[in-house]
Amino acid sequence: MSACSGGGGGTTATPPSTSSNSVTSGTTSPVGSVDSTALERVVPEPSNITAAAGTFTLTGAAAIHASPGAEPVAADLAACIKQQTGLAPQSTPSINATIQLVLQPTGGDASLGTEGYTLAITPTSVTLTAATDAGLFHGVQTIRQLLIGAKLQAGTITDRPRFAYRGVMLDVARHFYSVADVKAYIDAAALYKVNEFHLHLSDDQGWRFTVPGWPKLATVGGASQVGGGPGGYYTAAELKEIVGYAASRYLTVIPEIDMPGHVGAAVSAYPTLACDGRHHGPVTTASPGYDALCTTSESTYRFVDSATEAAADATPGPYLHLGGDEAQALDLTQYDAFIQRAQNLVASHGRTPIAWAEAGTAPLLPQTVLEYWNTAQPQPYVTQAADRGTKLIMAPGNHAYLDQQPTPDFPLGLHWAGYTPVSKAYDWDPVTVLPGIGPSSVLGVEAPLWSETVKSLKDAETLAFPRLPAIAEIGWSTPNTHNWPKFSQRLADQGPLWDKLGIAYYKSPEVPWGQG
Ligand code: TNX
Repeated sequence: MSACSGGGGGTTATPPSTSSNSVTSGTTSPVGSVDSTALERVVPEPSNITAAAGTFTLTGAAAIHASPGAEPVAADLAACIKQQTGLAPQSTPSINATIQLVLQPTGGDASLGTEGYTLAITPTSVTLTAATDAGLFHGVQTIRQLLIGAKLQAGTITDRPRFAYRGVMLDVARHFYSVADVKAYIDAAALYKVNEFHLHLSDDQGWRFTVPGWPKLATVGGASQVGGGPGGYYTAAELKEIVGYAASRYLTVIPEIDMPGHVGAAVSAYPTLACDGRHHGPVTTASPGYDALCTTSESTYRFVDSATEAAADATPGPYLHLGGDEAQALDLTQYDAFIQRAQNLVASHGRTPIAWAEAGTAPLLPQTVLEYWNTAQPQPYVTQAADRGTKLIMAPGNHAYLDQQPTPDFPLGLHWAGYTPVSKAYDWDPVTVLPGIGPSSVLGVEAPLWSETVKSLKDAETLAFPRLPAIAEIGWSTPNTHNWPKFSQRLADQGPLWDKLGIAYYKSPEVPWGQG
């Protein structure tokens, strides 16, 4: 059973009435004309677009052939087409089908890498080719965005990402979100070819997953959130369900356990984790409680070992985020010593550690990745770590933080990094945003959504759209495609799709909605 990603709250389309000469009846592009603008609506902007004459029109007779291994993505495409057009293409063993999904692990276009694809549309056929199912899935997202009614402009798109790491982060600690809401957020991100889902699972206000041997982390530490609501936590089965769902949308879950600061919820469950047994948590206000783990106590490291092991067991991906931000209650010696031991414990569970950039003060393992966020304070140790070979994920607060208000009167969000209108979310380059960093240091980009002010999925989507697609484009597209007027038009073209899918979004006055 396949569901189309991005369709959480969507409405079901009714099939268009198709006339016998429907191929020639396109209102946007009659046969013979080349309407390149109809192909220039995809976000993120593809690497290469060549428009051709004519239009492919889906009819009730459309059928999809999947080459061996491409069946799951083909089923997803069929579900997406049904959702958007009301037409239900059948799968067919015939290699003469009008829609072909071709998985070509070898012998294809090697320049497309592990996530690229080629999409060839003629008036009579649609052929999507990739070396991996992830590439095919990304191509399906392109088809979804190109569909105007039941029509696709003819042409060829070849496409591949600029960066390997294209992430979004959801903070489920400040406010808790149901599994269904998390899945809907994953769906919305997948539409923009995001491939990493960073889940901020613990903070002062809540601990959100179960850890064997430490039951009160979830039952006590999970029973709170900003504003004093009931909070909640994911059982091991629920976390597995999120991980599996993300994988079906080609996103890898990166669990984060934030330590040694931002631990109010954990310390409220097990006060001995603090040196003096005193703590502020679980905090129900938005501000951090400045609790810290006792860095000189062996029981702290037994806790870190158990928690990181549980997170690693739940998530098969290569990374595990150990937090490391804003540990104000510790001095640098205590902090650095903790980071060293914590990263070793993460590595001992077979995962590559990621930490917020502050961890750059500590001696890092060669594989530890830093996530750059704090644009408000100079952090020379970040560039120094990069000089020593540390890879960076770029999430600059003043461009990529989806929780920053777009305008002063926006009802949701914070503004410590400044107001972030859509144009500013789009206006940066990961390899130049931090002076002194070479391109080879940059693993990719991330758009975090902190949830102090974010009470519901609708709130989350309203902050994330249309800025999440902007960050996704920064991560996927090459800098030579960078063009705000064109990008804002392409964003406007996404509006009807979001309306159809039930994705809430901010109708920013910077975007020419409804003029496309
Ligand atoms: C800073 S970014 C934090 C978070 C807050 C966020 C609000 C980071 C690593 N720490 O704890 O939620 O600002 O924008």
